Amino acid sequence: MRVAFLGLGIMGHSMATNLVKAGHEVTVWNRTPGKIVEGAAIAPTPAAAAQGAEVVWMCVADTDAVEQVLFGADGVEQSLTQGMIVADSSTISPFSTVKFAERVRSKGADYVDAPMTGSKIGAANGTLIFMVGGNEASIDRIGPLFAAMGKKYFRMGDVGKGQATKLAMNLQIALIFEGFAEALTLATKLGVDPQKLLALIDATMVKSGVVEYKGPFILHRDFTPNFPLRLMHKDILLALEAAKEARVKLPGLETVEEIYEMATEDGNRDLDYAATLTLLEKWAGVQVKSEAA
Ligand code: NA7
Repeated sequence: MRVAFLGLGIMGHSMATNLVKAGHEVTVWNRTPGKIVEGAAIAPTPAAAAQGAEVVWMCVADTDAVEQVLFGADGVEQSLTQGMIVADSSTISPFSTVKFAERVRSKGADYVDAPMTGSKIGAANGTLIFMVGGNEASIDRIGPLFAAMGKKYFRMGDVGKGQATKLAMNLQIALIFEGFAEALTLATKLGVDPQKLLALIDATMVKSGVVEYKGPFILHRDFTPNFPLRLMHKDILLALEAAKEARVKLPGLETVEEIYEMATEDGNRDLDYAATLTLLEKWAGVQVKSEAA
């Protein structure tokens, strides 16, 4: 398919690369010039990239970024044509998504929200899992693109439901990780070797994908960003905003949001969200390190 890929950050760069590898005809655009994807053409603006494309795929930072890419100067809107599909893999507001989709659809194109999970490694290996909102026919049409970038997609309902689901998913990741980080901090302070704690967790029902994925990074004190703290913080704020609008109380997430706020002030925004642990360590006066490491 002829695909315009907009946004070559941590996730987008690998996703566009996998589209090229799968044989699609890809044109890329990134706000800051200079980023390239081998085998893809480069366009100077979103509108130029979208020109003649069957599918425009976005993966940019946040709601404002998607709005600018779509409707700003030289935005995608200028090149929308009948039958074109705009897909968005950024994690943004479900309410704004519905508004963006209405405006795109008024020009004869269709809109699919397709945020994903799987982090940097899933994007690189083409094993992302997408949660998708939109018309079934459009989602079917872009099936080959999902297959090139990921291993599975779930249709969650109409436009906006992909984003709503993503917020519900990241809310859990943030809370599960916080529980894990607090357990590590307490256990270490009480003299338990964290590596032994990890082995125990793995053998019990406390085991989880989050713990399995993050455990080794923590034991190696590797906080380089797989999923940056600033983006998880953005998703927490989006979930709290959606909850407020829907009159839902999320007291656990509200508390965790404060931790992200403090971790940001502590200079950790560009590290992995696992760096929220360092705040707990500071308060406890302890560092989570294995005796064996
Ligand atoms: P990154 O690595 O922070 O990349 C963000 C990308 O978004 C990057 O290409 C940015 O371009 C682009 N960006 C940021 N702001 C804008 C605006 N205003 N206009 C256009 N483009 C913009 O994030 P990830 O790849 O990890 O994640 C992307 C999304 O997927 C995010 O919503 C996650 O939560 C999920 P730059 O190079 O800075 O010019």
